Amino acid sequence: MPENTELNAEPTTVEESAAKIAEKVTGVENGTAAGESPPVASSEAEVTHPSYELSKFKLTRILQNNTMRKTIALLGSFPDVSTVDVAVVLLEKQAFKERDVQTASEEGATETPSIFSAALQVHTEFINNIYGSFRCIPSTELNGIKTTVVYPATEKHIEKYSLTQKYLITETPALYEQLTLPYITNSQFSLDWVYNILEHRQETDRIVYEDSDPETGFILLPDLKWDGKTLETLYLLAITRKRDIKSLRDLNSTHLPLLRNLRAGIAEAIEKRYGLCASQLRIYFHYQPSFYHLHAHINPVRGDAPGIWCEKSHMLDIVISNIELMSDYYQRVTLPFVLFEDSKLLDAYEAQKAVQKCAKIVENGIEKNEDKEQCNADAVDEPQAKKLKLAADEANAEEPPERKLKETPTIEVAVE
Ligand code: M7G
Repeated sequence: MPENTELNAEPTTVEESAAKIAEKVTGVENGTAAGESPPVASSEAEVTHPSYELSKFKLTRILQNNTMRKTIALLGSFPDVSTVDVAVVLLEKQAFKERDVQTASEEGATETPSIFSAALQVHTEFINNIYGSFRCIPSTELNGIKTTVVYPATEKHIEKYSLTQKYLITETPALYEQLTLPYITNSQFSLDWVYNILEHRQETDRIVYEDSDPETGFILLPDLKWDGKTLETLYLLAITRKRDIKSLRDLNSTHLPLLRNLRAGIAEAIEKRYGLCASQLRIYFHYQPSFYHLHAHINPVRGDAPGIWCEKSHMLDIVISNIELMSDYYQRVTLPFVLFEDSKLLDAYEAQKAVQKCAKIVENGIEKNEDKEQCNADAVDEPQAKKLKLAADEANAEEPPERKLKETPTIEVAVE
């Protein structure tokens, strides 16, 4: 197997991160080899300047505030760069690293910054008997906010990061051919960032492991979602070299060598680099993915990574086993997946009566404005009808008119 390369020369400051991401945006725009990329939903406006300063971000509205994950997704712009391009900025408070709470040994101070040091500012809120409540501010190195920027962002990016209603689709092979496949062929996120990685144009210094076999090879590197440092939240991506596998749906027995190589190579590389063994890893595919070039997600089983819900994740081991049992399993199986409100694919499914968007407004257990016809589950051909109580709409209905005029309300969620 080819040797690993160096990992994780993460930018150290937010401004450096911004510059790197901006560089990536420029690379993406310039780096497309003719005829390589499938049709994409392109950015609505041109990148007028390659760089932006995060500190000059101007907020338009909050797309999602996830109090559980401690992430907030923002829509806004960099007015000094462009008045037309919009940016999606995702801020995430970092998980604790176990080394951040190590305390000094008898020999002296800890080697890395620790929360429990002289730098800790402590504000006492109250002490009641044996119970104390404090607000503590550790040293600045321990206070970083992981920041992801998509700039310029498309409507699809805004949709992806917004908190909207979700609907479960039950996709039969026929519905895949008739609705999903035409949609993903004509409208999907650009894969240029994937080709930039495969062709060593971007993120080269982040590669953990590389297998260059054109049929069974892949590149393993930190996912955009990972800070590259906190082992507790390790999140890697294994991107296959083969470019003609859009998703799980395309997999068959001819891909078994690739899938087995993924399983073995990922486990070996992660054990070597991070000391986690195969049985500590969750390796899975998403269906539907956001990016239609086969890639596996990897995180520690003990971690609670975003996107591991049962309606979206398919474990690599199970995928291999299913294909071993039946070569064309993924061309014959009915697969569930989730679509967001306002998705054009959802509209297509709705037009075919293959999903029912049933929006009820319920107040104190009493349905308001009930549309019997719309909510009659018998009216749909497929069993995907999902009845939803739109608490958000209810909240919206109570909003004062000036707030309603502005934008969609900010909704705080406790769970994803
Ligand atoms: P997916 O299943 O297609 O989409 O996974 P979803 O999980 O976002 O729904 C794509 C994965 O690629 C996600 O986990 C992203 O965080 C990750 N990713 C996306 N981009 C644009 C990049 C990138 O530029 N670099 C890296 N390293 N990861 C990315």
